[in-house]
Amino acid sequence: MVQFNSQNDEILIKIVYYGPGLSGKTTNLRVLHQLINQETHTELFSVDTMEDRTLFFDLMPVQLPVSGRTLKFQVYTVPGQVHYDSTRRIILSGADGVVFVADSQADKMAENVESLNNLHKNLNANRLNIKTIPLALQFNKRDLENVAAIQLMNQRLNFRNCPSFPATAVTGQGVMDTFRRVVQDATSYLIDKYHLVRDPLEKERIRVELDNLLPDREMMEPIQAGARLEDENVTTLSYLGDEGEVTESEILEKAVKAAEDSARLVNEVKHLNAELAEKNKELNSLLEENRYIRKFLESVFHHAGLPIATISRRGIITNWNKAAEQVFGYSKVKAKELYFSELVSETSVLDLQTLVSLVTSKNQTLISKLDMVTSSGKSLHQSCVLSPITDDNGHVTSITAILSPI
Ligand SMILES: Nc1nc2c(ncn2[C@@H]2O[C@H](COP(=O)(O)OP(=O)(O)OP(=O)(O)O)[C@@H](O)[C@H]2O)c(=O)[nH]1
Ligand SMILES: [Mg+2]
Repeated sequence: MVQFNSQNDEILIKIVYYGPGLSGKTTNLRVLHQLINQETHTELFSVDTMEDRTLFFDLMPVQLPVSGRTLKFQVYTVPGQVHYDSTRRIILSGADGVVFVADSQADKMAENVESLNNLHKNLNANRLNIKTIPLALQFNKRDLENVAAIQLMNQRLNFRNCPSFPATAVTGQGVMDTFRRVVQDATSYLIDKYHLVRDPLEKERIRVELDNLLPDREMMEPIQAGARLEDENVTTLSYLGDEGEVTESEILEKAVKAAEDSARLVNEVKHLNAELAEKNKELNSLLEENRYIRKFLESVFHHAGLPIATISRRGIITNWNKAAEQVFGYSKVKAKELYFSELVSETSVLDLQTLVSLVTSKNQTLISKLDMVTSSGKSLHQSCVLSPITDDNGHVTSITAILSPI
C-alpha cells in the first residue's frame, strides 16, 4: 500500500509481522517500541487483546526523517491463532514488507509450516507475491532448550533464501536486526519499483541514514514473559462498530480503518500535548522574566532618592514611595487617600490640571515647576516630571509624577 505525498515528500510503508500463535510477534513490537521510542516518541497501539493474545492487531507507527523525506512506517502484527484468518488477510492487504516470526521450539515446526502456507495463501488473496515481497525470517525463542537447529529451520522454512535471524525477543536479542533488515529491504524495493530516487549515491545515503536511525542499542528492561500489555506503556483500543447488514470482511475492514483512525488521533493528541508542554515552558520562563522585571521596578520605585507618586485618571494617588513619605510627611496609607492636587498650592492647581490633561490626551511626558505643600504646611518649590502609563491599546490609565527640588 505504499503511498506518496509528493507535496511534503512523505512515503508510507506498511510492514506486517506474521507467524503462528504465541511465536513472539507482539513481543517484537514491544521491544521495538522500547528501543525506538527514545527518539521518535511513537505510540504502540494494541487493538483488542485477551490474556495477551492478539485478537485483532498491534500497530506501531514509526516516522523517520531521511534525506529530506519522511518515511512513515506502519508496523502491524497479525493474530496468530488459526481461526483469525480473515483478520490476517485484511491486515496483510497492501503490505510492503513482511517479517515471519517462527517459534524455534522443535515441536512447533508443523505450526510454523502451516502459518507460512497461510501467509502464502493470504498474500495471494491480496495479489501479493510471496516470492518477491521483501521478507525476513526470524527464528525466535532461541533461549529455550528444545529448539530446532538453525540449519533445520532454514531447510524447512526458508524457501527462497531470504535473510533469517535467530532471536530471543523477550530479551531483545535479534529484534532490531530483523526490523532493520525488513525496513531496508522494503524501502529500497519501493524506491526501485516506483523510481522514487534515481541517483545511486542518494539511495546509498538513504540506506546509511536508516541504519543510523535504527541502532542496535541495549533494551532498557527485558520484556517479562507473560507480562500483560496493559501494564506497559501501550495504548489499548477496542473496536465497537455498528455493523448492520454487512459481510464479515466489510466489518473487519471497517474495524481496521476505525482502529487506525483512533491510533492516528491518539498520536495527534500526544503531539499536541507535547507542543502544549513546550508552550507552557515558554510561558513560565516569560512569567519568571516578568516577575524579575517587576521586582526590579519595585526596587527602583521604592528606593529612588526622589519622591515618586502614581496618580489615577481621577487624580487620586495610587502609589507613593519612601522618599515621598520623607519629603511630604504623609505615610503611604495616608497619601493613598489624597488627590494629588491636595499637595499642590492654590497658585499651582490650574497648572497641574492643564499638565494632567495634556499628558493624558497627548500621551507624552511633560516637565513643569509646581508650588507644593507638605503635611505640616511647609511650601516646596518642585520640578515635576509627569509621564503617562498606558494599557495594551495605548490608552492612558494613570500618570507617574517624579518630583525634585529646584
Ligand atoms: N522464552 C521465550 N519466550 C518468548 C520469547 N518471545 C516471546 N515469548 C513469550 O511467548 C509468549 C507469546 O508471545 P507474544 O509476543 O504475545 O506472541 P504473539 O506471536 O503475538 O501471539 P498471538 O498474538 O497469539 O499471535 C509470551 O509469553 C512471550 O513472553 C522468547 O524469545 N523466549
Ligand atoms: Mg500478538
